[in-house]
Amino acid sequence: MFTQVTLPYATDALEPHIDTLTVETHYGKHHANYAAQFNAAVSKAGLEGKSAEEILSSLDEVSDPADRKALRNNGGGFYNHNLYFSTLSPAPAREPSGKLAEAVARDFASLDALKEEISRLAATQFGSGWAFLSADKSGKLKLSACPNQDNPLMEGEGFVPILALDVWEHAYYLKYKNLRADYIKAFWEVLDWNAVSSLYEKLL
Ligand code: MN3
Repeated sequence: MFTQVTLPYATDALEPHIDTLTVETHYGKHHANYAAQFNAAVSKAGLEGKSAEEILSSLDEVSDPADRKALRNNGGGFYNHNLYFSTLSPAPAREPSGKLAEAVARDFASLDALKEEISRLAATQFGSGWAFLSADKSGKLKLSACPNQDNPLMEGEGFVPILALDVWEHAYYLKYKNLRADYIKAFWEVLDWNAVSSLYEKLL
């Protein structure tokens, strides 16, 4: 049985960057629905006992196309939102620490350059989707964008997302309307690099 992460802050805690009604609706309705539908799909496909990571990185092994689609969309939605909500904070660390700080310095001109590239990927994702920072067991970093509820686990290259920027309209439309770029700027104000850094270290 997969359960949503417990929201580690009050629904109004991310104001003014992410508004209360958006958090209530996004976490309480959208994310909750993905979790419920994922559990139903896991049960139907007989995959109880596997982790979400195992399921999402081996969708090719699900023979029934309807089951595979339900697992991809709802499993992705469940997993991506767990990552999103658990890496936001009303009192975020503003920069990576430890091994992630070293990796960012190794691979990017600066933290701002990394943020600008993720922002660009998020802003230019056509329609609904996500931008991700991912890493593999060797510590290699990767930036990418995915449509719908897809994520890098599904690409089968060993990359696990550690930062997820939701650019579905439900993530920002109540406050920012059509101004996705303003929401992306606000996201960085509540993104907790401590949470992202510890996910990176756990992978290694
Ligand atoms: Mn969402």
